[in-house]
Amino acid sequence: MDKIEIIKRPIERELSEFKMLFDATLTSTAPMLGDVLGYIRNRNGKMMRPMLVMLMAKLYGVVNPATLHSALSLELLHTASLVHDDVVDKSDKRRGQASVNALYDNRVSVLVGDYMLATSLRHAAYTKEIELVDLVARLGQNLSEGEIVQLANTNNTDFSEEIYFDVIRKKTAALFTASAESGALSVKASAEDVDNAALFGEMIGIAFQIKDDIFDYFENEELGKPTGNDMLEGKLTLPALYVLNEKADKEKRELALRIRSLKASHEEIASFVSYVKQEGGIEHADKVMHDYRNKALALLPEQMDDSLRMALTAYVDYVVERKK
Ligand code: 2DE
Ligand code: MG
Ligand code: MG
Ligand code: MG
Repeated sequence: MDKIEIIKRPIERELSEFKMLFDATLTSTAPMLGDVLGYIRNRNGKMMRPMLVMLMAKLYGVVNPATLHSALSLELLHTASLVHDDVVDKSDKRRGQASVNALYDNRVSVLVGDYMLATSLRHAAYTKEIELVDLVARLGQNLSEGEIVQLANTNNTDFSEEIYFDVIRKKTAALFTASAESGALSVKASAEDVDNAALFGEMIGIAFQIKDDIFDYFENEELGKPTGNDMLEGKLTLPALYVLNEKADKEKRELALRIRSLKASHEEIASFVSYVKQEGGIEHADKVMHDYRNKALALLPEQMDDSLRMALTAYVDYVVERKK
């Protein structure tokens, strides 16, 4: 059976209710806003974060309205952040289609992202749980902080992995941490279980971004982004950092700094991509990603329902095995 099917099995009913509500929140009668929201709605995301919210709620209790509103709030914040991310990254593609900024312009992206952020906060409020509201607000801070640290890194001359992990923890893993944590919080799990859920989410989230960064080294039709896109944006991710620290000579390190400060040509970037692959950068990143996968699995409680165990295991494996 397909991994996604195994993941969805214990939460089928809850997810279809979620999907209905989510589509309803991405609707407006206001001119233009309605069109843009409809366009975003039709992109059909993978719903990774809502699935995690539901699974963690199920693990520690019974899915309830607070669980659903948390899932909505987080998926809305996630969607808003991608609309803004494509402005920040000057990216004209999202999931193989035109990004909102490419189809409309930056002004529209900023405003529609703001609208979704506000809608996200309303759903957090509907949980009537101040802790869940705070969690979403804190997540918004983390996402923005991660993006800023990444931006500020363009002039950095060292290749330490510390900043890389700090950035991906904030810009990506934070969403998975928040999803798992709010799922557990929404069913009033014990403090210990909530912390465990949060850590489980974080390990998955870090693996998720390492996978995303590995994708950037390969041609991928489904992903709809060109190879080396991160380097074109000045981003050196784990495969490159490893090679720079372990193998590269002075000349390669200087090239990497020029890539980071957006001074390298497309040809130089293509050659650096090949060099990183040839020196084992992908194998290293893949190994680190699997370490996080294993850490996540080790955090799962020993006692739980079979279909839930299968779903959570499939979830973790999907993150590292997915093709897009
Ligand atoms: C994706 O990284 C990270 C997205 C976080 C975006 C957060 C923003 C600030 P990538 P891909 C813009 C917060 C926004 C709010 C609160 C609305 O590697 O490869 O650029 O998918 O991802 O483009
Ligand atoms: Mg981006
Ligand atoms: Mg980005
Ligand atoms: Mg990426």
